[in-house]
Amino acid sequence: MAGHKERTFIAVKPDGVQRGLIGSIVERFEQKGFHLVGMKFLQASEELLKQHYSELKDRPFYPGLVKYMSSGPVVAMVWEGLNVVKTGRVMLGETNPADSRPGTIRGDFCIQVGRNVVHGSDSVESAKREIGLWFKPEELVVYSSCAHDWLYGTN
Ligand code: DAT
Ligand code: MG
Repeated sequence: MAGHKERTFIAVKPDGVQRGLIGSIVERFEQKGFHLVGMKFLQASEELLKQHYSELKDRPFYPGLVKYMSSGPVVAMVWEGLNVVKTGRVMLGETNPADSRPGTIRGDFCIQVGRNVVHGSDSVESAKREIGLWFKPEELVVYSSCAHDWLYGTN
């Protein structure tokens, strides 16, 4: 049962918002059967984005990445479900859209690595860190889904 409670941090990046892809990206996670526990639309501060991408601070693209991510609003989300971190990454596709298969979000909706429309945590540990950075505990909603037993075969 505990595995069903795994959580990941997913964000629609500023290009995804501007290009009208919020609904399409949310729809993929909803249709898969994952459980939405947090969602907000915000203009992220440079400070938050620097912390979010702190592991990449020595990479040459880091300043441009922070600038791009702060260039407009984003949709920050927390999704829950069995293996949601790993499956979420599969649903996103590769970091570079050119390497992403059709059927993945990046494979279907974008072209350039520097404008790859969506973020997803790369491990359970990163997910915990990112969720803590972007959400206050009270912004995460605990509720039961009527689809849960049908998704997991526990009925
Ligand atoms: P991911 O977002 O797939 O987890 P990452 O954590 O390695 O990839 O990098 C974070 C973001 O930085 C990525 O979504 C897009 C940008 N990025 C990564 N590599 C890049 C590169 N070589 N040139 C420009 N932007 C890059
Ligand atoms: Mg990453």
